[in-house]
Amino acid sequence: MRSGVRRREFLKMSGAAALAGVAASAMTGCAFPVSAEEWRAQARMSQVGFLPGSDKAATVQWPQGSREAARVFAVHRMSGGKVMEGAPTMARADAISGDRVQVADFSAVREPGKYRLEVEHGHPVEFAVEEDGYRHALWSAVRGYYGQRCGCHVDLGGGYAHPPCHLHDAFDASSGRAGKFVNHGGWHDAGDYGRYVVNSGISTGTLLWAWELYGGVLHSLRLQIPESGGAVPDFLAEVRWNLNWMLSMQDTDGGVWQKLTSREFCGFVMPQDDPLEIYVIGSGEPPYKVATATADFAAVMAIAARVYRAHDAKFAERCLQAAERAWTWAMAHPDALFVKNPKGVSTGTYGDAHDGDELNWASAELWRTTGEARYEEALLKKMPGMLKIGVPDWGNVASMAWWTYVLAERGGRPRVVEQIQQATLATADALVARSGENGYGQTLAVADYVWGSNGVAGNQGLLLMIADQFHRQGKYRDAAVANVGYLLGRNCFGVSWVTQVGTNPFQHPHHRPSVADGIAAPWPGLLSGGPNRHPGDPTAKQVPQQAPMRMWVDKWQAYSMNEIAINWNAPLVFVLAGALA
Ligand code: 9MR
Ligand code: 9MR
Ligand code: ZN
Repeated sequence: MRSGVRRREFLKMSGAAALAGVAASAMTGCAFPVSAEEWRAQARMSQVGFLPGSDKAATVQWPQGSREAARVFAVHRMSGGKVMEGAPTMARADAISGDRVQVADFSAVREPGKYRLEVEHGHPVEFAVEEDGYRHALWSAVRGYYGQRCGCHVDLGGGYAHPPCHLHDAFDASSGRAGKFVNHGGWHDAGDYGRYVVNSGISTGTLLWAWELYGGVLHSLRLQIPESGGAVPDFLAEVRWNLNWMLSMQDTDGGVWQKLTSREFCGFVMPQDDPLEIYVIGSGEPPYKVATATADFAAVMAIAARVYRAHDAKFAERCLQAAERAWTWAMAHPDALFVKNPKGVSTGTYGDAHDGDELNWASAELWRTTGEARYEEALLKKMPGMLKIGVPDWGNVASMAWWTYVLAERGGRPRVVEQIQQATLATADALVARSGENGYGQTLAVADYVWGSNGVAGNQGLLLMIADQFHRQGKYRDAAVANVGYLLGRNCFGVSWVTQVGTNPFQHPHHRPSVADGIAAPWPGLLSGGPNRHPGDPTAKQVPQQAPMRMWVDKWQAYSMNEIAINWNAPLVFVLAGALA
């Protein structure tokens, strides 16, 4: 068997490499003996395989201190037979990971099937090329939202279940109201049980955008949720669950409160065992509701009005009216900000001193839905002379406003459309260039390694997918898909950052149900926040200062590195759906 011979050759060579390694470490005075096994390279790649037509690459990662390099790699069919041989790129130091890396590109392998990559001096890795390759990951990531549902019985199967939770709610004084509040569910934000309108806004908006662009892929998802089999497609039924909660957060005057949480975070208990009272929390001073939350709400409800029209017309109409009232309120209260928590409250802030981007997003989505001139005027009045397009996140939705203006079926003003497209392509080109420079083929710069860096990788992927809408060139889509590959295994840890997805998924999210349920494996389909250098988290602080990609640890206590959140899953869903479309 030819491949068997190759394997033995590789092993012999890595034995020699190991000796060289011991010699090298003796010379540098750093006395760690390395076994032949440890001294071999790892090939890091997507653990959910590849689509036939997309780029395929692995990063050959050498152990710290190694001077080795592989001269050749080969791809074999699992059923036997070499399908290609190639030379990896020159070994070099990768600043983002601190690793000595090479890249093995096997994009030429296009035929669906099961394969094995063998890199000289490296551990062999198996992978698949499949038309439907990312479907399970997509299914899992969407179903992750069902697992986050609050206020109802949840059962994902496999023991991942809980009875209705958080049923006793009231108005906090900071909301300007008093008395009981009726809980309408929603999704738990993250590893905590809070529900925050700002973060719900970008998450739900991103999911609905995925539907508008890639509905063909999402329509057929069978999610095994309580609504399955009903009149509305599963994906839209899941999103409607959160929209209904968002609707409940709107006051009679049109304004929307910031959040629905306990006053402080509860312990690591199951949601039904959370002993704390839940409160509607506002800014603590008139008008109590918040412009960022209200404008995000308006944007999302305007999208919902478009999306649900064909499936649930009554609901769509309700969303549109809610959006219009929210827009009117937000435009009238641009100074109603939520920058820090009111006294006595210490749950997540999602504080934001700038609401111009949220107001623009609301205007743009309402214009796209209704075609009314007042919305377009409000938006274009705010258009800067030099438009820069950035990567969206919960605190900055400016790009969403501009993109929806271009994506609108009714057609915007040609000069404005052109300018937005050019600015988007400029940002996308810079990201593509970076993915070519980074050792693991992803688009993150040093400065992108913030709390939720995996969400940044996802949203950079989203930006690239939007660029692909504007200018269909393989490179934008390939770079977006490469970011998903980074999240699903092609990283310095060789870990899939989505629970229960891939061959080596991470195990210990900062996620209360995963810790409290007594089941070893975490709840499925959830994306870790990922590497960053947040100073405040005691567990994260124990990770020694290293290259940005290495600043992560799989410990549930490390909330700044390993929490999960609905706004990080959303761009993952978006890019996976886009990749499959
Ligand atoms: O669990 C909380 C998490 O969702 C938040 O992101 C984080 C920061 O706001 O705070 C929580 O984490 C706390 C943890 O549960 C217990 N130790 C203190 C942490 C910070 O307040
Ligand atoms: O995602 C948020 C991140 O951008 C902030 O830096 C961080 C600290 O304010 O908070 C993150 O959001 C958390 C929220 O406040 C509470 N629920 C968990 C969220 C994810 O960690
Ligand atoms: Zn709950």
